Amino acid sequence: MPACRIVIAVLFGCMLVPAAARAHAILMQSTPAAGASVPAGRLDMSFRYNSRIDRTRSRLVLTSPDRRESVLRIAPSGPPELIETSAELSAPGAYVVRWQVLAIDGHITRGDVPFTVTGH
Ligand SMILES: [Cu+2]
Repeated sequence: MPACRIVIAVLFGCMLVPAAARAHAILMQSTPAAGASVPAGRLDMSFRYNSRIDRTRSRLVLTSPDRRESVLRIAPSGPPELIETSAELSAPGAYVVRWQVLAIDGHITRGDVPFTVTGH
């Protein structure tokens, strides 16, 4: 079944390239953590991955309780596996940061970190 083999080769292509270039980015740790509650106000956020990422081609989008989306500015410097940003979050409610990062192996990964802002 050649078609099946092609699909499998694409799915696992990342595993076939040399080990040094293998790792696409998996989120290892974030602040706030997924599901966390944080007080209203300025929030410093960080996202740490298992591999180096290209911060200039990565993206953080914040969805507010009113469903409005805003692109968060990624700090231009810092450790190569970490992206950082901050935002003024005055409205209590449910937020989501959607992250999308480009790893050194050329693969893009993405995910969501939902958290809650509590009142003053
Ligand atoms: Cu990869």
